[in-house]
Amino acid sequence: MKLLHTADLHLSEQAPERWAALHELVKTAKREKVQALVIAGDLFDQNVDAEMLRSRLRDILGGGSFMTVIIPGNHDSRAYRSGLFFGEGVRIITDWREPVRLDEVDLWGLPYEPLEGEKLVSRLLEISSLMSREKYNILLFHGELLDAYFSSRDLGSEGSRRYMPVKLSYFSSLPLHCVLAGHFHSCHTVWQIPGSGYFVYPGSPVSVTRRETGKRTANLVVPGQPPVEVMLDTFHYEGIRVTLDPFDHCDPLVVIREKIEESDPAARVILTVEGLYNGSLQNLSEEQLVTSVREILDKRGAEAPVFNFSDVRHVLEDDLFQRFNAMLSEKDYSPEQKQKIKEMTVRAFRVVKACS
Ligand SMILES: [Mn+2]
Repeated sequence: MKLLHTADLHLSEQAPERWAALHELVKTAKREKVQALVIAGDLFDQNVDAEMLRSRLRDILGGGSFMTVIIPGNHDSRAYRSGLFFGEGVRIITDWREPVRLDEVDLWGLPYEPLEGEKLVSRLLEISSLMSREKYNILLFHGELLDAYFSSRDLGSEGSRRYMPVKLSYFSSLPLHCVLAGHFHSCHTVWQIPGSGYFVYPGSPVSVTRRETGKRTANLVVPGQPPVEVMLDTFHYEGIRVTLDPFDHCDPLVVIREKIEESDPAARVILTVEGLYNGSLQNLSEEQLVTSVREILDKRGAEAPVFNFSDVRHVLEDDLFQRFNAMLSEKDYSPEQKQKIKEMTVRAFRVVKACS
């Protein structure tokens, strides 16, 4: 028995890369020969998307070699009215009392609703009383784990409201193999629930916002074993940071180009160039550097870069600075200390020169 777990696809008509991610998930589910694909909320970006996109979804999910089990999230909590057909083998859990039973596994779901605190705890206790101790119980959940350090950066674009907040301790008395969660977009993350099983966020399978950087993932579940991360070949953002070193003799453009070429071709690059450089070495002005980097990025297709660098040739070629540097090189400091002193000195010279 194997399950593939994802969440937060946020399907919408305007985002083809999210549909490509769904195809990639289906491909992964087939390759891994799973019995079910679990989608723990926010399959659709908005309730209305389910209405417009349902038939398209049926073609992708229906009639496959595995079942698809979905719970509503905060973005699509009203998308699954009874009577709607999402495809053969697609099951929506809209009632927490009714699990989807798969051999030795019972899949329970907590459809998203604005519950918290005591009410949420007593709901979990009610579910617990329905669970069989002879089965592997798996609970689908969409919301925030308060034990995790979240900033709103980790959640896509949710603002500062709280969404079904839980603590790991809420699940301690439940006979669980795991909680398969959604809502936290950043990356695959696993916690051990004290006295029970695992709590897992799979990470969004495709970047929904620019804050979701790095290769995207899903989660593979085998009852009785710890959850495992699966890498996906899907659209994502990749943050590249280049810090220029004024004492390095490499051509800044070569350094930047190499970093960009090393990145995943499926990724959309968000480049930040910072630090200081010696423009006289390659006779490269700040303006030329900006223009040339933009050309490289335009060819590849990338987000707007962040430029935070300066040419400090006027300091590096100053006689006094060079004499100071020669003295420093003869001193008995470690290379790290020398580097630090040089950086501070460049800074001091920049200030003095700007004021004189
Ligand atoms: Mn959500």
